[in-house]
Amino acid sequence: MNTITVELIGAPTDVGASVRGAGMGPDALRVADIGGTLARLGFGVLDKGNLAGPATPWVPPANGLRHIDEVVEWNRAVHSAVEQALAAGHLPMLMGGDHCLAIGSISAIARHARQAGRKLRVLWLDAHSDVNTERTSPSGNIHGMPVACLLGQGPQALTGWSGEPAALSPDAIRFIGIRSVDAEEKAAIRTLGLNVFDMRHIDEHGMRTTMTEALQDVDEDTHLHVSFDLDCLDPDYAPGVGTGVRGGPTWREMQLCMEMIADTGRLASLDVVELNPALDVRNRTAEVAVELIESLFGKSTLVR
Ligand code: 6HN
Ligand code: MN
Ligand code: MN
Ligand code: MN
Repeated sequence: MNTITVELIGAPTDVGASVRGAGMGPDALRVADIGGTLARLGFGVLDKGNLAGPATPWVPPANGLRHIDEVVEWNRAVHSAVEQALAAGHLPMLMGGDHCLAIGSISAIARHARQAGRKLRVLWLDAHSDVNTERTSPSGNIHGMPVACLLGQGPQALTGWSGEPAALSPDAIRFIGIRSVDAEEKAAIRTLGLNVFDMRHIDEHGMRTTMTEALQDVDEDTHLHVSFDLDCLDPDYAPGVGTGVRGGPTWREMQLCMEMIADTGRLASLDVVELNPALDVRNRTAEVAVELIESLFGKSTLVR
């Protein structure tokens, strides 16, 4: 019997995004029965409700950054909630909200893994590489910058949260499903030597080989974190996102991705971000997200 308690942490904000609506993500996941689904798999489920934070001002970027003060405030709330969940021995599931919130969650996770002497691996499931900085971003939207911040390259207010200059080293991250990378992000990916399994790679080798490669050095001592941006999926399957990009993995390919992560048995924390119910079709994207999370938590391994 499973004794893991999944702690649901809602962060209802679109503060780092370009399109309004991601703030409704946590409740759409609840309506799609994220809690009941995990409970039926045998997990303890503790829904901590929604964090509070500032409204999104919707003002233009200043010094290359949009809404920096509000982004910092939301990330502080996320950081401390994730820290507390980990300290309680729970498996935190951050329900965004947009992807800027991964700065707060993954910086808390990095400190926790370091203190436990465990190797951290982050799987970044996304159409985008999110490695812009305030100097390279075409938009100023901070949801395009969390990877840079976690690598210690972003604005000072959003770096160093793990207690180290960088929460992550470049070799701790594996990107899956990438297909929209800005010109200067490409340069950063090369300079940093990031491990990118882009759509070309998935097309040529298939999801099975891709995930075998991406999970290669996950071992018993690994804390495995999944940062799941729903725009990773093809928009035909997941229309409810603010920055959808054609040509992503299908529902079936994404299921295999999740099943292979589940097979490692090392999943220890999760972000589910960028769900935008205002753009969705009858909550379909939230339902797809819950189906995929069900696989990520071992739905198919339980019946094998
Ligand atoms: N996301 N690369 C674009 C930008 O504005 O920096 C898009 C970022 C999208 C971010 O979906 O999490
Ligand atoms: Mn407990
Ligand atoms: Mn993203
Ligand atoms: Mn994205």
